[in-house]
Amino acid sequence: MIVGIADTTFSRIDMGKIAIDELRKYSPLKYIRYTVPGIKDLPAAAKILFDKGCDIVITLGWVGKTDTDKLSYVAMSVGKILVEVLTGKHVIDVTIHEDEAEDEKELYRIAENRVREHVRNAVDLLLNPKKLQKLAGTGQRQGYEDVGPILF
Ligand code: RDL
Ligand code: RDL
Ligand code: RDL
Repeated sequence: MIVGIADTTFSRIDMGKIAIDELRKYSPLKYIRYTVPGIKDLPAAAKILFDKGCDIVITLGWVGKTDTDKLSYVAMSVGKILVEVLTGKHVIDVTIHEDEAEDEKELYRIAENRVREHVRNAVDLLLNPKKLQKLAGTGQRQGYEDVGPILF
C-alpha cells in the first residue's frame, strides 16, 4: 500500500517533512510526495496521487489569516470531498489555520502534533481500522489535548 502526501509551498512549516518522518516511524508503508503551490491545488494533487496508485492521501494545508484565505479553504474542502466521492478513497485533510495561535512557537507545536496524529490516523484507517473504532466517542483532537468523552 502507498500513502500519498500532498503539501504546499504556501505553508510556513515543512509539513511534508514532518509527515514523512512520522510515517517512517509508525509504519512500513511507502509514500509518494507531491508539492503544489497552495491549498486550492490540493484536490488535484490528491487525484493525481490516486491515479499513481496511492491508497490514501494526506493533504497538508496552511490557511492564511484573511477572509480570502478562509474562502480558499472552503473551496479546497469541497474539492477534496469531491475527490473522495469520485475515488471512493480517503483524503485526510490536515489543515493549520494561521490564526489558531498568535505565537509562532505555539503554531509550530499545533502543526507538528496535528500532522503526526493524522498520519497515524491515515495509517490506522488503511491497516488497522479497529483501532479507530476503539477510540469512537472519546473526544480525540489533533493539535490540542484530547477533550475526552461526556459520560453519565
Ligand atoms: O492555483 C494557484 C493558487 O491560486 C493556489 O495555490 C491557492 O491555493 C493559493 N492561495 C490563495 O490564493 C489564497 O488566497 C492560498 C491561500 N490563500 C491560503 O491561505 N493557503 C494556501 N494557498 O495554501
Ligand atoms: O481528514 C482529517 C480531518 O480534517 C477531519 O477528520 C475533520 O473532520 C476534523 N475536524 C476538523 O478539522 C474541524 O475543524 C472536525 C471538526 N472540526 C469538528 O467540529 N468535528 C469533527 N471533525 O468531527
Ligand atoms: O476544539 C479546539 C479545536 O479542535 C477546534 O478549534 C478545531 O476546529 C481546530 N482544528 C482545525 O481548525 C482544523 O483545521 C482541528 C483540525 N483541523 C483537526 O484536524 N483536528 C482537530 N482540530 O482536533
